[in-house]
Amino acid sequence: MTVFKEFQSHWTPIINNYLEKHLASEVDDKKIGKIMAYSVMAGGKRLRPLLFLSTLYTLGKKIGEQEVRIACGIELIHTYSLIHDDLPAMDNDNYRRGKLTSHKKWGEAEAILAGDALLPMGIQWIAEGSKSSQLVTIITRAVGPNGMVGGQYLDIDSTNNASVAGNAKFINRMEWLKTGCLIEGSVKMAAVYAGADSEQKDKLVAFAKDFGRSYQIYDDLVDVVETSEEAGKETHKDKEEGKNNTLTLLGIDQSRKELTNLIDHAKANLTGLNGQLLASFLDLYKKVL
Ligand code: GRG
Repeated sequence: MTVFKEFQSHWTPIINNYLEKHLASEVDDKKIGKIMAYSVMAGGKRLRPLLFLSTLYTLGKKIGEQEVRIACGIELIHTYSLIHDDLPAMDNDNYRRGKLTSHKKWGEAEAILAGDALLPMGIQWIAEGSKSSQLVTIITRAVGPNGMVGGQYLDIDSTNNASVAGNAKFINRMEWLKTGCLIEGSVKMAAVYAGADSEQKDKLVAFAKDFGRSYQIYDDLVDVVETSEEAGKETHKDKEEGKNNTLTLLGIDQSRKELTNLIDHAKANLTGLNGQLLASFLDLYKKVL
């Protein structure tokens, strides 16, 4: 078992139990609480909370209930973004995490409101811990117009825009904002929370930047590698849908090379830290390489 797998199998049930116990019970209206909990408890790898907790571990910070609450706050925010991304006005998806999407299950207005409610609740959970104002600044920057929402806007705005298809700089920036910023924010929050010195913080943030960048490439590769293997030829659902991403830009083989380069770079950033656990997160990618 890799270090990541061990950490994941210990902490994922703790994260899930915390969410199960606290999410719906902290919402007065039981119906909206149920709708919010439906998407949060639908599964999910809990990658961002695990990254937050792993970074604390790397820095030797003890993990207790307050730290788990902050980690779960990040997951609430991530789930809000997934619910809204699936809406008819955006990706119009029927399934997420192996279940019906929120709007398919509960209705569109309900899904919008469940997402709207998860965002501030996530921020609240983060704000209730120590170093509150610094953590809230990091998370709100990471998911705002200069972060995740900005990236989502660029994505929507560039769909079916052929002139963007070959623009690597644009695609890089869009993917970084959409996916990378929240991943980087999760690590940055932990570095600040644990009181990392500036050298440790720089290394961790550099690692998180490579990890955040590589995660989007991995996520797109997972889909395309599986469907292409089944079809016996390179098949891009994203391209057919007019989307632009690293994979539609570079193709499978070059994207794999890009991912391999990012992995090496990400690992190199951890030199001098107790970085074995964080480095082992990159083992996730073996599936597509
Ligand atoms: C709608 C404001 C707004 C933002 C949407 C996150 C996002 C921005 C869109 C989701 C679509 C998507 C696939 C984005 C890339 C980020 C990503 C890889 C999300 C999936 O994260 P995982 O793999 O999913 O961690 P689980 O379900 O395991 O949590």
